[in-house]
Amino acid sequence: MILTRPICMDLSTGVLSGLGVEEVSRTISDLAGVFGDEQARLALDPTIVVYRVQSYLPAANGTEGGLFWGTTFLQPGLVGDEYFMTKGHFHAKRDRGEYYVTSSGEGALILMDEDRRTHFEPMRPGSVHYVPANTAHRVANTGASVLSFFACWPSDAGHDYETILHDGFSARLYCDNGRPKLVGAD
Ligand code: PAN
Ligand code: ZN
Repeated sequence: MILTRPICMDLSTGVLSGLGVEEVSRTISDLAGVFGDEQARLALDPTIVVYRVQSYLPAANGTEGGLFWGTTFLQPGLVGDEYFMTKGHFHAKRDRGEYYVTSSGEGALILMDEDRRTHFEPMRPGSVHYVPANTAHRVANTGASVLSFFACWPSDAGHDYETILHDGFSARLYCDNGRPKLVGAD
């Protein structure tokens, strides 16, 4: 028996609506240890919302073979010279991949493999990004407006934030004379 109902998505903004849509937000105070310049982060208003995630999780977390759907809305801004970005994670089940599709704004998908090789893919409306298995991923907003993107990931992927909080990515994306520059990559 099918127990789920369709939800709605505004294709231009990424906004999800309908029964079962959940939302979390991440403020400057939630992002301790994420940015390179901790003093610059502490100097900002801790209540500033850096990003919100709407998600639709029609299967129980951990279900093998199910899929989750979500939209992330990432504000423009800087912490020091580093773009506002998501925390970033590996999937707890390392062999699980994901799709990202940009709906609005400009950004960068930063990817790091398990050998700590980091690169980024520019994001613009309509760009479709495959996040391979065994790859940490985070998104930075490199534009002047909200960056929104859809994601689809396996319901048994899980999120390992600890590894990134502890070891970081091997490179950071800075705003260098108004342009994104990945610093620290091989
Ligand atoms: C995305 C992310 C979302 C927020 O839905 O969870 O963009 O980023 P963080 O989870 O790193 O805070 C995804 O990759 N799900 O697996
Ligand atoms: Zn993910």
